[in-house]
Amino acid sequence: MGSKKTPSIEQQTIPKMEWTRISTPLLLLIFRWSLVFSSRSSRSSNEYSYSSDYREPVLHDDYDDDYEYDEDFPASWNLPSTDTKSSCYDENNQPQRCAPEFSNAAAYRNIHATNTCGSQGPREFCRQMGTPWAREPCEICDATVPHRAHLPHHMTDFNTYRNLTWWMSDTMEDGIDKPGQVNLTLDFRKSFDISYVRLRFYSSRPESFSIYKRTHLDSDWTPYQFYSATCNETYGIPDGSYVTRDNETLPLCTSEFSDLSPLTGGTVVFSTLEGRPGSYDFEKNPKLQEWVIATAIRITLDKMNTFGDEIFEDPLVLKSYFFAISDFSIGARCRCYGHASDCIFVPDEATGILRLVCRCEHHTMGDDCDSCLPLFNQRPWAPATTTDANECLRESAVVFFLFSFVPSGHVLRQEKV
Ligand SMILES: [Ca+2]
Repeated sequence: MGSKKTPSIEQQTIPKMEWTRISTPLLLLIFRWSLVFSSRSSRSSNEYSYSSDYREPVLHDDYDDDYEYDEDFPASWNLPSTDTKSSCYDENNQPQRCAPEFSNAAAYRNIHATNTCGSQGPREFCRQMGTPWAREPCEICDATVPHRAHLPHHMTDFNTYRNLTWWMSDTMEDGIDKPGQVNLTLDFRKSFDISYVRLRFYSSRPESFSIYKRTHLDSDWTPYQFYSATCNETYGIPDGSYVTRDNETLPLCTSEFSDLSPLTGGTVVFSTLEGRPGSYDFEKNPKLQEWVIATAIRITLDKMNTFGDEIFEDPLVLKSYFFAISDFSIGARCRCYGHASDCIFVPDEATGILRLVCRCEHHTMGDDCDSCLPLFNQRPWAPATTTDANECLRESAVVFFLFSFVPSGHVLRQEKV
């Protein structure tokens, strides 16, 4: 009897072992397919679900019309209209509030990256195609070889359909898997009013990343927004929280843009005023006016999205996981407190390096037109508003006469006739 039972047990056991061995990759593939197809079908509803209160078609995208990743990207987000004029004086030569043009403040700017693929010599990376047999041949990144370099400035250059450029980090095989390991910093060294920050990823969008701002040259980094599939665990902020009138400058976290797919071309847009009630009365809301000011923007890429197959430590799999961004845009206005209609590059007095400053009018001065010219301090400096330019006024005739002998003809020429 015993000799008859043994084979029957083996017959039952063997098929089970085979099923277990075959099902692991099969389930992985089904998982990959389901992720790819489910996200493709929901992409249009997930990615761009902003309300349209502050959208203004100001910036034109820098891609050809047939660029496949742009098919559903909206024009732009802008700060609320406050009747800002392009000229600082009206037709009767009366001062009025003015401001530089809204623009992509990141265009052609240098970005500092704490890690770049191939900066320590040629490294291999592989493209993530979603299925193992569809994996394209691996390539080499090398920061010193132009056609193999994927450098930080490739995030802020001009892209075309046939010449898509991108920055990328080293791969997971090179140890890029720790939070805070990869920072991308754009330092304006000048205050801007930030309307939105937009990233187009060449890799899959990260599982977790965050956007920070700095408001002075040496100030701490202030969080603007967190993106994570695990908001609470990673950043300690509940997913999908919202702001109220009492905490309008609170950074939020959302899991809405942390899907694994699309595997390339996914976009994330952070609008500084989106969902903040006080933005409807932005002109009279000092807290939000301060909230949109930044002198530098930092992206911290904390965790990659994966299929979970990195646990097998297959080198080809590890080489297919990296951070990569093809476009980094910042919709913003150069901040001049309503006293300049453009910003210009001037050589720094100490270093000679070009830096951006406001071309001040209304008898103001400073990088941001944030003070009155000498001899124009009859009343305290103030920012221009829609109803009052608050131009700096010339002091009394006696004071003006005395100071006019000071050898600074520059001051007298500044006076508007
Ligand atoms: Ca690019």
